[in-house]
Amino acid sequence: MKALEGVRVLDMTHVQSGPTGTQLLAWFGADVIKVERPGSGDATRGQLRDIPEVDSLYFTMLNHNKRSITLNTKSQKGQEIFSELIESCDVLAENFAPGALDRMGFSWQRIQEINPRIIYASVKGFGPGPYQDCKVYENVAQCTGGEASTTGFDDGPPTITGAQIGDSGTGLNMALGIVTALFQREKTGRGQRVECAMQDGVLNLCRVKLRDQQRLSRGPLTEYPQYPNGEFGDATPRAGNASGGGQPGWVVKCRGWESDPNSYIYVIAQAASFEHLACAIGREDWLEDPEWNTPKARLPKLGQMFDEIEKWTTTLTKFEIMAILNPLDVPCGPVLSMKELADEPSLRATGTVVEVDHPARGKYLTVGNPIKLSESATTVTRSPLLGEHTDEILREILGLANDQIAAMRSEGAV
Ligand code: CAO
Repeated sequence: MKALEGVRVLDMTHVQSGPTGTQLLAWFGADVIKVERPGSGDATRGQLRDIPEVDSLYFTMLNHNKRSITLNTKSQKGQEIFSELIESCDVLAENFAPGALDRMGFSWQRIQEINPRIIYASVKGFGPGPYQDCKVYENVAQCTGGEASTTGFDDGPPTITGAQIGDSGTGLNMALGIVTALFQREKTGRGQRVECAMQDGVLNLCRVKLRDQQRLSRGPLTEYPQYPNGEFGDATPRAGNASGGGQPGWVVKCRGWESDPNSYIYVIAQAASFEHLACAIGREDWLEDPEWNTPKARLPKLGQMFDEIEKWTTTLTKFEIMAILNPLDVPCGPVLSMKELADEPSLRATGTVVEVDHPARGKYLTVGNPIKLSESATTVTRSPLLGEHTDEILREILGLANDQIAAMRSEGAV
C-alpha cells in the first residue's frame, strides 16, 4: 500500500513549481489528475524540446505518475465537468497567474460550496502586498526572496543559483501544506486553503542570511571573506563560497582543475579536526604556532589558510582527497558534475536517479523521489501524454458514456 492511496488530486498546475509538488503526492500514491487545455496542454510540453514533436524532458521530469485529462475550463460544458471533478476530489492544486481561477468562475468560496472537504492549494509569486498581482518565474523569485543579493562574490553581480529553490522549493512547501491539511481534515472533516508564495519559500531557505543581517548591526561578520580587510555595508553581503555556518569552509582546486571545470572540492576546516587536516596537508608546524593553532588566530587569515590547503589539494584528485580526509573526520565534498551524478551507481540503487521508458522518447533519466518512506516505496512511472486518460477519467469518475464524451470532444470541451 502507498501512503496517499485513496487521495485524489485535481492538478491544475503547470510549468515547474506546482507540478513538482503534485508529483511528490503522486509518488506517495495519490491519484493525480492533471487538467490541461485541449490542443496545447502544459506549456512545458513544448519548451526546450530535444526531440521534435515529443514531450520535452522539462515536462516529463516534472509530471511522473500522473494521469492527464484535457478540459477547456472556460467553456460551459468544461466548467460543468470541472465542478463535478471538484466534487469528487480531495485536493485542487494550481499555480496560475493571480486571479486566473477566479476569472474562470471558481473562487475559493465557490469551490468550498461545491466541496466543503476539498483542500485548495495555490502557488503564487508573492503573498498579499505590493506585488501580489505579478506573474513570477524562478529567477524572479530568487531575486525577490533574498537569494540573489546574498549569492556570488563580493566584487561581482548578484547571482542566480542553479537549484530551483523558487519553483521546486515552493512545490515542496505546497505538498507539505496539502498533506498537513489532509491530516487536519481527518479530525475536522473540513477542507482548507493552502497558499504558498515563492518569495516566502526562497526567503525561508535564505533564513541564515536574515540572521546575518541582524548580526551585522552588532559588528562585522567574521566568517565572511570581507573580514578583516574588506568593507561591510548595511546589508548582508555576498559571501562567495564561505560556509553559512560557524565553520570556515571554501572551495579549493584539485588536480586537473586547469582542464576540468569541476575538479574542485569543498573543505571545512573545523576546530575539532584541524589537527588532522594540518597534518594531512603537511603543515604540522601550524599546531605549535600561536599564529595558527587556535580558531581565533586563524580567523583573520582564512584566505591564506585555504591557499595553503589548496597547495595540497591541487596535487590530488577530488576523489583521492575525499578518501584521505573522510577517515580523518575532516568534512569535505567533491564538486560533482551532472554527468558524474547521472552515472553514480549508489544514486541508481536508491532510486534517486531513475531510468524511465517513454513511448515517444524512449529511455531517459530522471530524479526520483528524494523522500524515502519505509512503508510506501516509490515506483517512478512515465508522465502522461496530453489527454491520454481523458476518456478513462470521464467514464470512471463521472460515469459518462462514450457518446457523451464524443459530443464533448466535438464541441471542443475536452
Ligand atoms: N482551459 C482553459 N483555459 C485555461 C486552462 C484550461 N484547461 N488552463 C489554463 N487556462 C488559462 C488560464 O485561465 C489563463 O487565462 P486568463 O489569462 O484569461 O486568466 C491562461 O490560461 C494563462 O494562464 P497563466 O496566466 O497562469 O499562464 P502564463 O503562461 O501567462 O503565466 C506563470 C505563467 C507561471 C508566469 C503564471 O502562471 C504565474 O505567475 N504563476 C504563479 C507563480 C508560479 O507558479 N510560477 C512558477 C512558474 S515556473 O518558473
